[in-house]
Amino acid sequence: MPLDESESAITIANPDFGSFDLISETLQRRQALRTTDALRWRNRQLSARSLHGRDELLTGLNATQAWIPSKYFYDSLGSQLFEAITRLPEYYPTRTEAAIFSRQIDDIARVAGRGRNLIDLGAGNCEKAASLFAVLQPAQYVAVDISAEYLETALARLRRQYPGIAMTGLSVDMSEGLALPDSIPADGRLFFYPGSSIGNFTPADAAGFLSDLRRQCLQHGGLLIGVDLIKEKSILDAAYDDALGVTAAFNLNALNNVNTVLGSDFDVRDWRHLGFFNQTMSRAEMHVETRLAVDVNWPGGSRRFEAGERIHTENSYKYSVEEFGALLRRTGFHNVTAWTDQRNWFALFYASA
Ligand code: AVJ
Repeated sequence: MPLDESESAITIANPDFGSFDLISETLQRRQALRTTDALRWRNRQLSARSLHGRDELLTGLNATQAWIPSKYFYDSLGSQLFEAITRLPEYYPTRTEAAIFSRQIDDIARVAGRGRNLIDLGAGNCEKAASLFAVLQPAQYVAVDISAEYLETALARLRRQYPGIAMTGLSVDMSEGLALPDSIPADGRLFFYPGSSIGNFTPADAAGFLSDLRRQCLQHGGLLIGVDLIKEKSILDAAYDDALGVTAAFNLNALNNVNTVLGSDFDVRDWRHLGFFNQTMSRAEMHVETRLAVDVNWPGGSRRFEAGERIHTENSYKYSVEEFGALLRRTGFHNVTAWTDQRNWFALFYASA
């Protein structure tokens, strides 16, 4: 029983709940697709981003401790490399989260409610959300992702598969906050933020983002969110530095993407991948480290990196169930429910807005 005011206001759902039966029922609602709205929105977002993006990139590259925003992983190739990461034996989050879903799906649907407007944050290939359509029976599906190209391909396929669900694609850089267009009903919003992407925000920024989400829910709003949990360092180290080197390619590809966006001349062969768990900060970190002294040039500027110098490319914060539940309550959510896997490696939270 969720208890809003108490310190332990998290319901840990029964892990022995019955398994998932795939229901192939026809989804009832038929609505016209509203693509024009989505496209107009996308264009506005893209132009706003390219201005802000370049300034942010230059600030990061010129900083004493250089950094590149994590969103630069996700060009079209980067999105595909991330998808490959999710199939690696070392990268447990995706399949652990999927296992929680398949085991708890009926309970999740009961708690989260059916027939809502499902807003998928960081939709990627839209597969996770689509696997919930039969059970959650969304009235509308709104897929939000930074990679427009990737999103459109995924949505085109889904629209053919589920003609009964109104679908909208939005290309939005969520690291700059999320504002939804008016065409998306403010009532009955079910925000879906799986995969522990919330980990890319610092805890302070995560609090800001969650408060934003909560403010964007009017009646019957809620949030279904996946969170990676603190665990043994060796497991996290391997998850961010896999034997095949797919994570290394994903990380180094950010330099290629920066070259495209900025017109810079990073040579990925000069750099190596670093990925490890920083226990003090409770976060996995990724960096690229130069093997030799290099000069990197771009229109209007350049920088020298000494041998062994690093560029910080990602933080992926890990939480305990208690910490994250407290964060949700602090940002105005209530009735917090958490489901975890048997090893306690990953948690899925539902909270009412
Ligand atoms: C997509 C942000 C959840 O932090 O685990 C995977 C990205 N980075 N391997 C994560 C990522 C390295 C991933 N998130």
